[in-house]
Amino acid sequence: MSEFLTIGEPIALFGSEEVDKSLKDALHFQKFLAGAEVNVAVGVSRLGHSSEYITQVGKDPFGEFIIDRLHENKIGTDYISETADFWTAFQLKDRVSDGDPSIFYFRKGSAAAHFEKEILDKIDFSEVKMAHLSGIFPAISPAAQSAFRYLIELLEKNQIRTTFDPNLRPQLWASTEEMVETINDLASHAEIVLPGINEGEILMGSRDPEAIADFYLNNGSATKTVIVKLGTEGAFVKQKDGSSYTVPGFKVAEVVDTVGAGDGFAVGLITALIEGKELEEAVVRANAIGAMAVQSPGDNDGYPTPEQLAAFLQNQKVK
Ligand code: KDG
Repeated sequence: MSEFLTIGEPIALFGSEEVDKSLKDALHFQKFLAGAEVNVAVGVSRLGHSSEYITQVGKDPFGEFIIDRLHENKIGTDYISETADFWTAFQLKDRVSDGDPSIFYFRKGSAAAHFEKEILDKIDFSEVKMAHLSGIFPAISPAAQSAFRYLIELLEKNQIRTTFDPNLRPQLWASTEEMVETINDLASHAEIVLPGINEGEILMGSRDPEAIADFYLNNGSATKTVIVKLGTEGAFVKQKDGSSYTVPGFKVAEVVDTVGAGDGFAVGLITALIEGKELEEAVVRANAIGAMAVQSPGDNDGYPTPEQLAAFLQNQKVK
């Protein structure tokens, strides 16, 4: 069994190779494995930790592509079901010279949206040290949300440390009210909550990192730590005992694509905590992998091996 597990919807991503061309006009795309939670599994595995990914894919070329990429990345597939009744999701992403790219999903009614929670009863938690949850999977369908809540129960029962990234995707929810209420409820079950500063504004009406952290520390029975992601500025950390500090971010020479940076942040945090590092050092690694992620076109192809991470951190010290 693995040290790390996560649940999510994997997506075949077609990233445009043509800078500043609309999705309608772009003709050349490269295919990648994507999906916020699978990105985290890829990063955790690349840093040498065993990981397991829970989902359902369709019996179709995208499903096969995803399973192949998971095997290639040494990610466990024991809790992945396959269905012939629904398709695997895919998405298009444009390439922009500035800012965030636009994304178009083909995922409604996907195989993952029809996930059946019974498979969760098979999970062996004996060696699991951390689990990562995000607000995307519970948004894709009532079945996925019900499975997600059942997984939370199992994680609580097995006393597994859990990180939660709100990962707001308004287009997947019926209304903003439903999204905010559900995400804040789900966040209250996690030991570590990882909102982005822009998400704070939507979820609790403030861009003040301290106010965002206080909201989740007071809201959550299980929440002991809140880490507010500040983009290039780094991250603000606050803990239940009232201590707080900011960990500055790293400068990036060239931003190729911002998608995947938040998942990279989770990779750094989770792997460092699995390795028994102190929280502050874990957040430094989180910022580093977030910065490395934006320098390549796919969501997760910029995530480092242990050697690449060490070289990046060493290089930053020298500067
Ligand atoms: O965080 C990266 C994700 O946004 C991307 O991989 C696709 O899971 C995805 C989503 O729903 O946006």
